[in-house]
Amino acid sequence: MTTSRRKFIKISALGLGGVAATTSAINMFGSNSYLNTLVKENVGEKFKITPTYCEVCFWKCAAWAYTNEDGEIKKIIGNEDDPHCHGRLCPRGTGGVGMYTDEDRLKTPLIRTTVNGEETFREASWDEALDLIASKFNGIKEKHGAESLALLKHGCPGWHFEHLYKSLGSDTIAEPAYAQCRGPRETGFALTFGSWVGSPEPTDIRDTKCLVLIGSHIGENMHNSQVQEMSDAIDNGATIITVDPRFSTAASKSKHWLAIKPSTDIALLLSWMHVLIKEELYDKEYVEKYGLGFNELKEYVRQFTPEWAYGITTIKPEEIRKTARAMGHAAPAAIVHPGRHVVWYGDDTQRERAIAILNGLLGSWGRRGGFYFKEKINVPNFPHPAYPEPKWGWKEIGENFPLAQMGITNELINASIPNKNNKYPIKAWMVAGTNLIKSIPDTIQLKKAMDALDFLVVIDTMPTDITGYADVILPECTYLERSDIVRSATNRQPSIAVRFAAVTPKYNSKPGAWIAKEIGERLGLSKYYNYKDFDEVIDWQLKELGTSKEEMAKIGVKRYPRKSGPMYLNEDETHQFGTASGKIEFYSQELKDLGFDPMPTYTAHPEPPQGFYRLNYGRSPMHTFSRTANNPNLNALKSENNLWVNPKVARILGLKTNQKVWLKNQDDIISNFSIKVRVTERIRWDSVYMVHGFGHDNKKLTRAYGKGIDDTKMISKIFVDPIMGGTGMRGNFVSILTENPHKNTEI
Ligand SMILES: Nc1nc2c(c(=O)[nH]1)N[C@H]1C(S)=C(S)[C@@H](COP(=O)(O)OP(=O)(O)OC[C@H]3O[C@@H](n4cnc5c(=O)[nH]c(N)nc54)[C@H](O)[C@@H]3O)O[C@H]1N2
Ligand SMILES: Nc1nc2c(c(=O)[nH]1)N[C@H]1C(S)=C(S)[C@@H](COP(=O)(O)OP(=O)(O)OC[C@H]3O[C@@H](n4cnc5c(=O)[nH]c(N)nc54)[C@H](O)[C@@H]3O)O[C@H]1N2
Ligand code: SF4
Ligand SMILES: [Mo]
Repeated sequence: MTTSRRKFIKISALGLGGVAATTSAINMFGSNSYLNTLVKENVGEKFKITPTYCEVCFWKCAAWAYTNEDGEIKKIIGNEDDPHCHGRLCPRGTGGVGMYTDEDRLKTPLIRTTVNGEETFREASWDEALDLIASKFNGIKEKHGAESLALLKHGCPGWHFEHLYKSLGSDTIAEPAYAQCRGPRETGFALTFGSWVGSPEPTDIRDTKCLVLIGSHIGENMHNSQVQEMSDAIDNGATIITVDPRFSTAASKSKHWLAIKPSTDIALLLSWMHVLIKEELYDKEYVEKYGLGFNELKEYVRQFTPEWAYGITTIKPEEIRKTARAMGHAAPAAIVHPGRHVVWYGDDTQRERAIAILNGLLGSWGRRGGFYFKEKINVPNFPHPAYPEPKWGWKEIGENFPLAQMGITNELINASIPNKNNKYPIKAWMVAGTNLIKSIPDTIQLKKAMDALDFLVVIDTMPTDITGYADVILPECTYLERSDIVRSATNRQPSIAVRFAAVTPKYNSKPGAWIAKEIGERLGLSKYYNYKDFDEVIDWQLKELGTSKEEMAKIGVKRYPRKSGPMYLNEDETHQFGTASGKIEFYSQELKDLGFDPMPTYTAHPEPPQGFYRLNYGRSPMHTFSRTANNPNLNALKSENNLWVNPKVARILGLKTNQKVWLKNQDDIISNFSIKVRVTERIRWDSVYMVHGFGHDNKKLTRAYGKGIDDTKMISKIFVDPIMGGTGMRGNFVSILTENPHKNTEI
């Protein structure tokens, strides 16, 4: 194949419409499957109820899928016993059935081909597609080593392909949930407390007296039990302090909304430390017992008065003092939330360090109403031989970022662009469950990398943007159509949840577990797949965990007693933290030794030039990233994003609500599509805001195509965190165009 082939294929595939809906949900009643244990009567209709957990986002709420006698999924409801949802799904989880019913789904394997000089996809059988992948992978492995095959993944399918990759001898693996999401907070908290925050976050929100949100927009960010706990905390009279340049839903529920100037949070955090220490509101006993470097910190933050911070953040000194006192009085039942999508300005690990240090001063780590000690149960791996040892992998590729703890997507992408000095050249990708075009900023670099690859396989459920660049597309069935890995998550109490197939896969789609095994066997890796099918693995794992498929089919979620000790610090003992010193490190020798600031420093970030506004983005409660834009149920609730514009800006530019505009960023990148304006006081005048995940390019997404603007396309400038490699994305500026810039061009 030539390199030019990896142009995005816009035209619909050959004969795509011709694939018949094959095995849709036949024989689901009356078969001897373990899935059919529960049948409930409901208004005269009989339902089969199957346990699952949601894949609409990564909170993974446990749920029940209700299937009627015609094999149609009628509804999905939350599992009462599940600590992630307590019986209630968010709007996206309820609408998850749309992932299954969406008629735009990928239906059969597709292979890139050229017809009359035009590139397109042709339908292929599974055998043909899998044989092609195996032969390409074998060829590349022989020539360049297994390490040169990269896996970019997210969500449950990732697990199956990770096993495939490790069996093959490649650890060249990364996911956007690290360098585009949580990475800096995991590094920042590990440096301070010796522990990752992890997911779900061990924030004891239900019992807190004071919750401080730094950007984190819970309520739009719909991570389920967290939203429920925040609502309980509000009912119980907790003080909510929200720091956000936008009047978010959380801000509207807060006692204090600090409308901070974007990018200046570190100054506020340092000033809060100053007040807590100066007014002796910090937890002295805790700091003395567990803190390391408090004296250095005290000396260091002496200069960061609220008056100093006011000049930077635009937050009045009195507000800074008042909010610091509120935290101090609530401590240790106070949480300065670590946030989740925290790749903002490139100094994000340091901002997260500042957040961690504040929690240390408040004595909230290991305390009721602060952070609890989480626990999970390990799901044993089905026995297989040891994986081969790769010569290099994600660690070496990310070696310039000394504290990266997972693969850095953007570094894997860079290593895929030919360069004779590259020690770790990547030649092919498998992309499973991630729409890189929307999830990775700096699309130009991404496209350069894809263009240079020898081979690109995409495994997805939908024809999202990334599929247009593939050589082979494999249609995975949706989470409702497959049995999958046993969910085990960190919570107050360990629990497991199962996902059993509620219906058989529609069209010619297959579960990721099956796809990975088929590829593995074709690559001569049968010894790593020493079972008939994935059901056998689940069966074995559940037995090891002291339960069974039969029991789990009835309960969906099983809780286990804690074994690691109490949820909170025992006041009579001295806890050893996981840091090098065993203490909470206010001063980090590790950072110092690596040449970084041992305590967080505030640095000024670029401001929008004249005529430009900072591009701010976030979540809608009805959508998850780009994955739900075409979902018939969720699209019906919200079909496009809007551009929030302050009335002052609207006046200057003469903009009205619902007017269509286009955007042009600081690098002259112009949005493909238009977006409707929403004039609102809820956004500062120096920024504009939109929900991420819209503006789809692929015409095959009939509902989502061309609706709204893709924020990622506008994020061409990234600010890479030198400590862990995250891509700061909030330093991009846009100007607003009122005339269609594409008037004379077709896109
Ligand atoms: N500009 C910008 N970029 C961002 C963010 C942002 O807010 N703005 N957010 C960042 C964050 S926090 C994160 S975590 C990442 C998320 O990044 P991604 O996980 O890449 O997000 P999605 O865009 O939802 O892409 C998911 C893809 O998986 C497919 N999919 C869904 N279910 C299945 C399944 O069961 N099997 C398979 N094989 N595929 C499936 C969907 O169709 C879709 O193509 O993005 C990051 N990137
Ligand atoms: N409905 C829904 N919920 C989701 C998801 C989803 O796709 N849909 N995705 C999930 C995932 S993977 C993640 S990572 C989380 C992300 O959710 P969060 O971690 O809550 O996201 P953030 O990007 O940190 O926060 C966005 C907020 O930051 C504000 N902000 C922007 N710039 C600044 C600044 O300089 N300072 C301050 N203080 N605030 C600023 C924005 O105005 C916005 O309100 O959401 C999760 N929950
Ligand atoms: S929070 Fe909502 S979308 Fe996410 S797993 Fe739970 S129900 Fe599904
Ligand atoms: Mo994320």
